[in-house]
Amino acid sequence: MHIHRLEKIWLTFGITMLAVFLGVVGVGAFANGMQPPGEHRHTVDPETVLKTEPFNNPGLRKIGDNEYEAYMVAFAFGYSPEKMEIPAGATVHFHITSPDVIHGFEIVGTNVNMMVIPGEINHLTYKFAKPGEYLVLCNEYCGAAHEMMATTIIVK
Ligand SMILES: [Cu+2]
Repeated sequence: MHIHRLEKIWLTFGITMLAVFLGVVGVGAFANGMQPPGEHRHTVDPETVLKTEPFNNPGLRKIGDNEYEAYMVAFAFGYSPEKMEIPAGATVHFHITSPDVIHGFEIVGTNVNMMVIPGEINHLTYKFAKPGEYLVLCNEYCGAAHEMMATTIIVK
């Protein structure tokens, strides 16, 4: 079988890149200990999210010295609680879920960015070092008023 010279070059390139990518994933998984999310998997029945503790009473709870837990619900088309005031320097453990469809939870300008899936409780921790107004946006298209879906976290 005759293979054109340029095709051989492309095949070599493709197979080399496959080896490189597998190497990157392999080093990440086995040498650096990276894992896909799912180790701490928590679920809630999406039908009864709004009746289930603690999502029936969303909001901030103080759990330590300048440390808080924020239980939040993302719904079409907003977040509950709508506004939260957090002292500067506070560490906040966000726990969020959805009773209806998939939403996003992104705090603009930070590395907080979660997918909010009905029936799953997603969580992330963030330390609000600087005071200011932090815009929270839904970054998963969720329906007609998706672009209106936002809230603000006030840090002072
Ligand atoms: Cu949305």
